[in-house]
Amino acid sequence: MENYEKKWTNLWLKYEKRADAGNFCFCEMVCVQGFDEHNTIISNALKEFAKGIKGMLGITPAVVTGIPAKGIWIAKVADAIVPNEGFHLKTEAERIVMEASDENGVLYGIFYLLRQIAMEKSLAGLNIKERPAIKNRMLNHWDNLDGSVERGYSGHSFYFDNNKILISERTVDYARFIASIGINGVVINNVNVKDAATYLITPTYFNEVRQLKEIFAGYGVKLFLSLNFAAPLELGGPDSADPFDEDVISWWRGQIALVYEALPDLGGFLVKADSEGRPGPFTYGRTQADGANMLARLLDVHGGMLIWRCFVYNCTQDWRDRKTDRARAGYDNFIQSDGDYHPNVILQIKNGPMDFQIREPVSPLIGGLKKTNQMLEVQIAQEYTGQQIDVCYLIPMFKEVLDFKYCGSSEKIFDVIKNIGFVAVTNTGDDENWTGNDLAAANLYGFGRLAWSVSLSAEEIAEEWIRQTLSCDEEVIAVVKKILLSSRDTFEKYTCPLGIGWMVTPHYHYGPSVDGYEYSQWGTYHRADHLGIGVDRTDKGTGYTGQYQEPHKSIYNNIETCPEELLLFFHYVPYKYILKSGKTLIQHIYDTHFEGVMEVEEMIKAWNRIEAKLPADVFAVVTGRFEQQLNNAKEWRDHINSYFYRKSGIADEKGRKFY
Ligand code: GCV
Repeated sequence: MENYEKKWTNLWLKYEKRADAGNFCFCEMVCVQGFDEHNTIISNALKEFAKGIKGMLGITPAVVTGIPAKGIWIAKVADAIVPNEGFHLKTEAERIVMEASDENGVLYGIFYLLRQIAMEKSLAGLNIKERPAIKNRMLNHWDNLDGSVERGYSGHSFYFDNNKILISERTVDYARFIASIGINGVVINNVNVKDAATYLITPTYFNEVRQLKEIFAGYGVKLFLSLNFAAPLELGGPDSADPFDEDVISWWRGQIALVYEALPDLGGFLVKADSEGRPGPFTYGRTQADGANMLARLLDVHGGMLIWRCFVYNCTQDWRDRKTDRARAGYDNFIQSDGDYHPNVILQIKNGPMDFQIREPVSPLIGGLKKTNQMLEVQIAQEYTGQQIDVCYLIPMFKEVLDFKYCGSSEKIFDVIKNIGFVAVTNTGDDENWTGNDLAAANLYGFGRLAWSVSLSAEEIAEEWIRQTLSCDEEVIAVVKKILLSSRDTFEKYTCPLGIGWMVTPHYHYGPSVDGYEYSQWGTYHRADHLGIGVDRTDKGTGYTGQYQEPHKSIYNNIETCPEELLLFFHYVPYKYILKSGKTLIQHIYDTHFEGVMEVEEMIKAWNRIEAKLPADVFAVVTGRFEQQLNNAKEWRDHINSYFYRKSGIADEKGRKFY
């Protein structure tokens, strides 16, 4: 293991001194029965317990062989009693009995206990059964081998630097952190697989990838790699990547066998094909299913999974063309092949049809597919939502998506994906605090906790994170919770109105540029003129609403029933259109932009009030970010309001300053 020069914090696993809450007696001894104590996951779980208890309660638990009267008794049971990865915790007088059917269950049970202690909650009277709500709970890193992170806002990669793989205590800590929130899969490299990254599936990197894989496996996390569909051409194989070409198939067969010989238990591969310049089966006149199935069949032999992204659209569009609609692309490219995918293929679908905007409807592809494994992809790297400068707690948004009743019945998006997976493009880097803005770690924490326990509210998750990371002080909890829970609405207020999205500085995606993407090739238009704004995606426009199942097809198609927060996503709307609030659209735009800035000012005041109760380093970093956020919010307010005032010529009813 290499030395790692930079420092790093312990995120929510701080294990600082905690009020006892009557928990000492349960932590004096621990006995494991039925599991092999030398199994890496079990020994890591015991190490974690010892570390946490020492830090929080100041005692060192003794590992004993007999069932302790005071302490924790971990017992193996059949998976019919406690399903894999789950645990049952029951307090009996001064003993806690933990039942689990596999090692992961033990690890998660230990993290549960440590979390309660860190939150100063009593372990008395426990009788709790938990199992993960969603099967695969994954993180996608967009880390490049040169050490850069695509859409990374918290420093460089901690996996890669200068085409080398980094392995250090930091990697181990990272594995602990993500295991503690129930993550069980990571893809370590960017989906845009180029240059050296193509060689991750060759002996050049096998040794180091194996070490990484083993570190993660010790915490119940499977490692996956992103794959370059054109690898045969780039690694000296056949001069083609056509999935129907026998030479190509046999090249992949050999390569995948080589990979699995060196990296048994590798989770599998993630592929971005035919998108934003990446090669794919379309090049050869084949479908996405043709491409995915070719690899999946070969992977199946080794027990691997093939995760195929549905972010496939035309990124060289003509802005004059009002019929082609990027929002339609995912559905149009994948729906015809529903049911044609090999059983070990999972389609990974972004939550919205565009690209992680602050407000989008749920993608009609999820749940539109009826016979295909689907996994929901969200982004906690805040590419379009403030880049970890602006605070934007995304868990409320993710909950809206999971709760969306896509076909009108009680069935939710959660039901579509629960037996498959939930994945987040992650927000970590090698910054000391891992996520740039300390408050952004609430999104990483929250994603894992939500994927584990989908019934937790965004508020409960926020409180858990605050208690473990910042303080158990009631004022701190109240203030930070309010900041987090209001942050998404505030961000939306000062940025793009009513679901229209974009209006960001091209390429960087931070700060306003209303027309930045308006006359470009990316298919991301707001269509504002002097009379109104919005994209007509109804049956009279691009027809996108037709991709939804009822009742949403009709609801979205009609301007009167369309949810107002998505109005401009689905409709072209005159500035004088009266909203349900009684305000005109234009006045709504003006008002929300003033409100957004005021709300940031309020957040900062509240944050300053609790300075004395916060860790000094966290206070300093977040305060600096808030200053930037306030400037950003003012920029947005003034760009948007001045732009629409100039376009429409309609004055603000309140006579405020425009430019
Ligand atoms: C990894 C957006 C981002 C790209 C990203 C892409 C994707 O377009 O801006 O950086 O590429 O999404 O999800 O593949």
